[in-house]
Amino acid sequence: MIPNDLRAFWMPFTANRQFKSAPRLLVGAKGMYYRSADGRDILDGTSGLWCVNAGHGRERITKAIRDQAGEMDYAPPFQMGHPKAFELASRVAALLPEGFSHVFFTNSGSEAVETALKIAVAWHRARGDSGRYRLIGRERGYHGVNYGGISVGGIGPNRRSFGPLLTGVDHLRHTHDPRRNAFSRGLPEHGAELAEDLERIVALHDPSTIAAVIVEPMAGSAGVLLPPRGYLERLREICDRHGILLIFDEVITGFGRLGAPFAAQRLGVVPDIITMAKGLTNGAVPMGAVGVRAEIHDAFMTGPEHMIELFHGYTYSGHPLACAAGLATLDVYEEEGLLTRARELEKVWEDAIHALKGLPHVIDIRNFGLVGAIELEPMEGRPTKRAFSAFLKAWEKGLLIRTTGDIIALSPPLIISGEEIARLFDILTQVLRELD
Ligand code: PXG
Repeated sequence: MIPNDLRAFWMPFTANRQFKSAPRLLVGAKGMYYRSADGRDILDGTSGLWCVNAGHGRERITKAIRDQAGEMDYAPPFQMGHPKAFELASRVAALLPEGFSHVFFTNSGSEAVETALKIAVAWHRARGDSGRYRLIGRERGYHGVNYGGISVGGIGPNRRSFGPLLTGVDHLRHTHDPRRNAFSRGLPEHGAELAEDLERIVALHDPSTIAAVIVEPMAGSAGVLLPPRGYLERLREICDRHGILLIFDEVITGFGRLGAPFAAQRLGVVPDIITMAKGLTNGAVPMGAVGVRAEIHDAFMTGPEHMIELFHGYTYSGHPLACAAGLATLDVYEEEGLLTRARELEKVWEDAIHALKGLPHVIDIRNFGLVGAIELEPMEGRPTKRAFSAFLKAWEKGLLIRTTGDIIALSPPLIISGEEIARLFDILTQVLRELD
């Protein structure tokens, strides 16, 4: 089973040389577990990479993909269509907050972000407001790895090797404040006032130049940074006051992660544009999408009818296999109530994760929906090392976790049982006890 030459594959976001000297290979997956190449069952504490929300190897999804591959492998999406793309767009639109009417398909979260930024700028222009081109992101934000996404993104290492990036971009301050909010249960109490940082940026650049603000309602990749109570509401108000579009990047939070179909619903703040990916197909086929409010879509539908309204799209937008996987995934989510299950599990999950307080090196614990983070004190002069050794120890003990910096992030499939939650935290407790 183990390939004997690992050299050719340049692995993404990986310490390639270290990995290849001691590879960790996954060869199977079912339900809550992966199977490793050395024959062990590994409890999936991260839904793959925040995407396998209904658990692994769901027969309904697998069959839909298999059947679609046999029926029609590919259909061009430009000036042509196939039924499942329309059906999936309708199903996704129905899950989005009220007022959202249209869905544009991409192949990843990164492409969904590029698409959302382009739609935002083009929307202002379509309405005769072409002076609005600036895009505002936030420190520690993650919006994928393409040039637009890293420009509005706020994670230094993802940006600094890649040249001057997009012009006309600025960043809000991030909201992470462990000094005031450490060991919060659910949304942190302090920090709503940080939304006022948008007023600083507006004053600096003039609102008439700003097209959109993009934020993750809950920042995932940067280590589970939760929005302070009232923060997103204020951001929404300030955007409204100045005619700025608000984009929620829900690539991680979409499809039930926080106990509602989208974070916008759980948090009661409705943006103008929502990006999604990952859970859209349960991770089984790459796919992303952008949902927009009716006013956004409709502003493009004004020129001559034979003209293309938006010069944007991908060869694989609405790919038949992805659409088949997406439709089957939404069936599973609906039948099993998975889009709201995180809400039911939240209390058990919260109690279990906060029970780790007091273990060595633990300086913060955060949770919301079926997401958790444990922040560790970095090793003196060796940041990231302690959390990465937790990752390696967990792997040895049969648990998959994700680490970023010195933060451990947890986001198990939404099908997790109470016993599996207990098992996950038992293993993690042993891991934390053994850390240097
Ligand atoms: N936006 C957000 C909010 C994301 O979390 C993307 C965009 C990009 O999606 P694609 O499909 O292009 O990767 C993401 C991706 C982590 C981790 O460790 C998270 C992501 C990707 C890789 C690692 O938390 N999220």
